[in-house]
Amino acid sequence: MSSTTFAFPPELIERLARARSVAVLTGAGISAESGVPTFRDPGGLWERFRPEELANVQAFLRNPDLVQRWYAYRCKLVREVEPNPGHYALVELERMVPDFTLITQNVDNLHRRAGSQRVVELHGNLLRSYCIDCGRPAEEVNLEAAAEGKPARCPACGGLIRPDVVWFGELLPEEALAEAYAACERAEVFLSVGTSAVVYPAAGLPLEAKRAGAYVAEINLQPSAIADQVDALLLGKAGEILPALVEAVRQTRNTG
Ligand code: BJW
Repeated sequence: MSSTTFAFPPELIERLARARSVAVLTGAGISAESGVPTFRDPGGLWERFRPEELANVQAFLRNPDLVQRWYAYRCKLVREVEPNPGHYALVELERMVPDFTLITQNVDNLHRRAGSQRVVELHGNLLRSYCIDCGRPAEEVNLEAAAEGKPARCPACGGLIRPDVVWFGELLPEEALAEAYAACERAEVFLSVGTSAVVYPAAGLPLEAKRAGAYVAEINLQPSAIADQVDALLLGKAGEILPALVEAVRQTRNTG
């Protein structure tokens, strides 16, 4: 779809075209067009699997083999899909802006696979796992081999292996969170893409950026929980809007 199909607010394009610092927050919606289910949409992960049974440490300790197999299934899924035009548009935008930070809640690794350089992973990465006892990375452990009642264990110490993701009630990686807040402070423009903005502290970042003076735009299929507080709301698919937006910015930079 070409940039002429979307009526972008001129202020957004102008600000992006001259911005020296831009931050972007992404959520599951940006990977939906790659075939990765979101969490809270119809047909999303939480419709079929309850977060309280799978996405917290108590659930893991109660039923480690079940949780391991669920993450092994998702790991396989994300390895089999490809980044989409939304991911690639953000790679292009990073090349245009001197200070660009891509903050993601996603654990699917698709931004890195697309070629984004400065990626801040707030909720970890599905493709990594570690031993809950000795902390050793456990990439070589085959979680898919976990059978009922026989969870995968650390080859070094016998501890349970967990995915390197952030579950409810757990702290986000300190360095990643600090980098995200610092990017919010610096950003002249902040884009919030494909997130329902209900999970904190990530959901608070667009408003942190706004408080610090950024122009905040949301790109989402439907208005998020913070949509009434942003400067521009662009409703539609990230894989269509982002490439058109980046093209519009490129044209303005070339002519301006
Ligand atoms: C499209 C599209 C297309 C679809 N194009 N768009 C303050 C207030 C209240 C509660 C708290 C608070 N601070 C902390 C809490 C507690 C809790 C929390 O936020 N709870 C709320 C749910 C009430 N937060 C935490 O526990 C966090 N830890 C923490 O804060 O530690 C300190 C602390 C602890 C306890 C108390 C107080 C402080 C940790 C949060 C960890 C989140 N983990 C998960 C799972 C990761 C592992 C895994 O993948 O299994 O992260 S939950 C899940 O939600 C996942 C996601 O990253 C996260 C956000 O979801 P996201 O990305 O927004 O997806 P969806 O599905 O919700 O939305 C998709 C959107 O895309 C939709 O809007 C669609 O319309 C759109 N869309 N297709 C564009 N093509």
